[in-house]
Amino acid sequence: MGTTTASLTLRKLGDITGDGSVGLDDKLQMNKRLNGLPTPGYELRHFDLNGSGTVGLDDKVILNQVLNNLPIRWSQGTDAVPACPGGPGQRPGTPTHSLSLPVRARCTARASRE
Ligand SMILES: [Ca+2]
Repeated sequence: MGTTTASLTLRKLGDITGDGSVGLDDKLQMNKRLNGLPTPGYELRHFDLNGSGTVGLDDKVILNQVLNNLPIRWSQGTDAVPACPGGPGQRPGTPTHSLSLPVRARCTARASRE
């Protein structure tokens, strides 16, 4: 019988940057990712905190829970992203001020591309 060794690096949940702690630098990277901005050096697995295979608001909620020392509440759903006002299933003219900043930014970015 032979033996082998393998090295394995584990990150704390929410430690996107891999510096060993969860802080505002991780939140900044998550916001950039959710807003479609470049996040060089980081891959999907760094942001996909719930292991759903995608990056969405569920992952940001988990990051916020970690940052606030709250118990992690795993979502039962997928990474549901709220629809943009005026988008499919939404009434035109729906106010955007009630949206979270990342969603508002995403909707604004989408509207400017259309
Ligand atoms: Ca996810």
